[in-house]
Amino acid sequence: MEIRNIAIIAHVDHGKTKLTDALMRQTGMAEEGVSMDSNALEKERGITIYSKNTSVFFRDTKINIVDTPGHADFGSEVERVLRSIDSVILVVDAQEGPMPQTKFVLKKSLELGLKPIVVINKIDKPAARPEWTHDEVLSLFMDLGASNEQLDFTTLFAIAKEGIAKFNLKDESKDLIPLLDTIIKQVPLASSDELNEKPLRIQPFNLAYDNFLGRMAIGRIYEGVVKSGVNVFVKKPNGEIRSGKITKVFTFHGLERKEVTEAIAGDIVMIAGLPDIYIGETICVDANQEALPAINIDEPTISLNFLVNNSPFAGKEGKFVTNRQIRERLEKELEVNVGLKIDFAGNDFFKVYGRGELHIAILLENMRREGYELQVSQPQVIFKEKDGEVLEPFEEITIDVPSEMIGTVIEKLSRRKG
Ligand SMILES: Nc1nc2c(ncn2[C@@H]2O[C@H](COP(=O)(O)OP(=O)(O)OP(=O)(O)O)[C@@H](O)[C@H]2O)c(=O)[nH]1
Ligand SMILES: [Mg+2]
Repeated sequence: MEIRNIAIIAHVDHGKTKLTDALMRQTGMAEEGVSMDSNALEKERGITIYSKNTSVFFRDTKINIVDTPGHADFGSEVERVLRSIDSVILVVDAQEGPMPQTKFVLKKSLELGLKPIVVINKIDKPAARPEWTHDEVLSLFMDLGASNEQLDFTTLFAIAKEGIAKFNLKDESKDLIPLLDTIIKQVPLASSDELNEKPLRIQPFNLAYDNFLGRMAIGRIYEGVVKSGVNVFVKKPNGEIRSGKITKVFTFHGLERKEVTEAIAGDIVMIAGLPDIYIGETICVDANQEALPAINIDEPTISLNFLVNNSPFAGKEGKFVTNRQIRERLEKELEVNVGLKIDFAGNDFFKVYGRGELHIAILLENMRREGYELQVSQPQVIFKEKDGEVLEPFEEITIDVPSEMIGTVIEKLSRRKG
């Protein structure tokens, strides 16, 4: 079976997950109502927090799809994913047109040499402007320095919510076959006999955790065939090396993971048995194999302290309230939460570093629901010094307002040093 790997990228809320869900339904991998946004917080907030893998089967091809989060706090997660796939579906809302995060993820994709497939979504909205959106997307490609080949992208118009995609607005279409056919035609083939012959090299781009199996790596098999039970070496990008054993191999099958005895080059797999595996390392079989190029992980931008609740309301809400319990929970979080750093050295607090307020808020909300009770300090921006200069992380903001509101908005922003 041939394998193709794609990621779905877009600004927040432009319909990535709805499109992924519809692709699963179209290919019979999921029933109506099943969604990639499977986590409780994701369902409630209607946003994707964690990038997730699914695999669908179409015309003798396995298509591995990674649905990515659109919120800027999780932007670095998208970057990691982009390193491990061969093409992207860029989803753009037909009413809003390209937005800041559209630009960010498209820029990263173009820099990596990927050739996107553009899906202009939500053409059913009464105020949709699909043709205008197409022109805006084209000029964005040009502004970002797309190559001639990248500029020659295929555009589809879609109603992800209803599982419909078409090449021309006038076309009749009842399904996503036009999109699936485009994927088969345009996404470079990831698998080949030639790659299978080579010695194994896998690079993890994501981590997962299982109560029985511990930390697991989700990665792409660049070369070779992986078998469960095989002894391997793990190489860091700087050449440092250690040995280990792969105890279990899973591939994706819709949203399910399926245990297999072996998986071939090009596929995306989940691997158990390497408790200290980390993003960007290379899993190989021969100590002399070259490590794959590093995958950068963005640095934290804010920090705050987590501490035991010693306020007058202590003990009213949570079951887990002690220093030790909070510490153990945070240590567990570090197993999978890639953008997170924690300094455990403090006497009566833990200093938690994250990618943004939403990143930390999700952790806190998850802890609260699990029965933890704790206090947190106000978030502080992390400054760093480089070449004698103090650097500060910043965000870009775009606000669409009627012109009579501009004054108020600017005033409020400047009061916050915007
Ligand atoms: N009218 C209309 N609404 C849509 C369509 N596709 C998605 N939506 C709606 O847009 C909202 C966001 O859809 P999602 O698929 O969750 O968007 P997303 O890009 O995955 O969002 P994040 O993962 O949070 O970045 C939901 O309320 C959907 O119902 C469409 O084709 N037409
Ligand atoms: Mg989503």
